[in-house]
Amino acid sequence: MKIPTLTSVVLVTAVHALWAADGPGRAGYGPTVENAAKAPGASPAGMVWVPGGEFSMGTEDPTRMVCEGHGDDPMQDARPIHRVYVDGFWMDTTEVTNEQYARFVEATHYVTVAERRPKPEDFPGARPEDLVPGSILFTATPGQVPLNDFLAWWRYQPGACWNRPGGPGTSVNGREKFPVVHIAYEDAEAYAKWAGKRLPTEAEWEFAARGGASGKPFTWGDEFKPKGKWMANIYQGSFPTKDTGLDGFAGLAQVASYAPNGYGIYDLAGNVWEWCADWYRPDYYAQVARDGLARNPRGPADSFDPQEPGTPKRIHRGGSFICTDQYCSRYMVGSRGKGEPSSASNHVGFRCVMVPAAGAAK
Ligand SMILES: [Ca+2]
Ligand SMILES: [Cu+2]
Repeated sequence: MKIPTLTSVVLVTAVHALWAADGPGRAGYGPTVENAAKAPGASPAGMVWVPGGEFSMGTEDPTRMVCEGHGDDPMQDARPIHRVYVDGFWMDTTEVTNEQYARFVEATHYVTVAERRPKPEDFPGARPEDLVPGSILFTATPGQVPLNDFLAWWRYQPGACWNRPGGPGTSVNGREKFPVVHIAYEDAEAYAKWAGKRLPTEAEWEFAARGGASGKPFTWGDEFKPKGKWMANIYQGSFPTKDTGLDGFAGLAQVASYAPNGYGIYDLAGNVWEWCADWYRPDYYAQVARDGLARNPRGPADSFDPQEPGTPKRIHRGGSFICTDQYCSRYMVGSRGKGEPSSASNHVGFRCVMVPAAGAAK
């Protein structure tokens, strides 16, 4: 156990006092109070220490925000904004890449969900000839379509998987530093376990994504495009017909193509969605907020998504290269996403965290 320095104790106390005097800040955000203790050791390769501490989790109603880039979804599942404490941890500075995933597959001969033949019992009524391995691909539509019809731009591609991302005949050659995609939840978990890591909890992910700041709409701050600059790989143009790639990339980008956030972590907004360990429920924040400060929350015991009752879902965070303020602005730092655990697609990947070994200095 490390004794915090006198200065940091005084500082933390002062911040608490300030907040108590004024009540929560605008829209319910209190300050981010980082743990004062230093990292318990050198960071593993490709990871950075996130100190943990107390912060305000969630987002205000984006449709009432004055900033650009907030879309038209009130994101009720990301409220109330509530106080959360997380212990410190290391986090991968980038999304897991194709070359990293390839090393795992080479070492373990792991077969991803997208490469396995779907079981008839999981798809009652499906014709046997339709039960072929594959994954889901975003495909631009030839013309404008209603934005409530997501099947218009998603299709099942037989043979698509992490190292054949467009289906048979495609490969990841030359895309070694691109985020791995077509990853189901168990594929991410298997990699994490092999690497001696684990998937982040949703609270850890958001603490890291906020980069030490509090109440900002974006991982980089208040402005959608500071000085006119794009800060994340998302989608421009008319969704879903043509991605004009104004941010530098139509489709996926190599990891770390944009500036990192306050903790030195890249692409926490846009590029690919990232699996988190928690189950999804839209009322989970309301549940934990009732009990005051939530300490290292790990999500609800089970999942419920009113939009698809009967389909349990895990948390996705960060949004992807097809997020747009016209349709889905979940690149906003406090917003939440969700996915069925066995469903892979070409805009979902992941990154890992690692915690100090038990007994190490706190
Ligand atoms: Ca883009
Ligand atoms: Cu989105």
